[in-house]
Amino acid sequence: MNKNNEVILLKLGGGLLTDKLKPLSLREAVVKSAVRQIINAKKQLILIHGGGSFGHPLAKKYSISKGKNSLIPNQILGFSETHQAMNKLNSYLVNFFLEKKYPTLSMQPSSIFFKDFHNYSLNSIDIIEAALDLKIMPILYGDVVLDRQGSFTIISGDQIIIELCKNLKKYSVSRVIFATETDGIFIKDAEKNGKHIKLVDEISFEELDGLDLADLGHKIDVTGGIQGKIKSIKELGRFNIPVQIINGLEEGNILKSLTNKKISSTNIKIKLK
Ligand code: IP8
Repeated sequence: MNKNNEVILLKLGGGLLTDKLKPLSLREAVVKSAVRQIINAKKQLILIHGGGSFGHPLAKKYSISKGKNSLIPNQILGFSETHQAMNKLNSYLVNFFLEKKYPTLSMQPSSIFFKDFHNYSLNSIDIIEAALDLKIMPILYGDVVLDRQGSFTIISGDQIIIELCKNLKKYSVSRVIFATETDGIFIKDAEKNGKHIKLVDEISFEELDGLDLADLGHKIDVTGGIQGKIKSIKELGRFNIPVQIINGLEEGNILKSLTNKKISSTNIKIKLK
């Protein structure tokens, strides 16, 4: 199929939207600002958000990402609670968009993804594309997911992005943007005996292997923190789509990134065809 339409995938990290140290706490000003910037950018995009202090503490408490375990008391209930916490975070976002009269359609990943051993299936790509056709912005989020083996796990926002890149048919993904709480990937600065850290501003997918990552001391994250993020980005390499990691706490950065203005960030370059 000829992919004539372009779409940007923007992930708002859970650590950006919430205070990861306090369960179920929204950084309301940050979220509202992100919503404003997305609207002002006037770009066609699919929004994906992470779990932060809504999804992760419950997912951790009940070991949801490790699958069904009858030794964990109330784990099945914890599965539901984790999903509902994510729904709650998602509702805040959807409501803020609606307050600004901006049309969105949120899709529960637990209802549209199914896992079979290591692979996900997604049957609803037509629905996502139909929403895009109507200029309705689809919103997806890290969620619980059932599997064909009678168990379950977590699908992270990053994994959803990979699945969207794989499955979109009418739309081609022009860029993937990760809005996080830092400027990008930081490494130990070899020139300064590794005592200082520096931002990687430009890098290829291949060069992501073997980075001497700086430890920024990030808190709880059942889906893997920066190591997990780099793993997901490496998977995106096979689609040859440029990826940018930006600091969403810096006012205006999301708008600047969406409208291709230069900002302090990490840019993962594609191979020119
Ligand atoms: O924050 C995780 O999504 P992520 C979602 O994108 C849950 O890794 C339910 C913990």
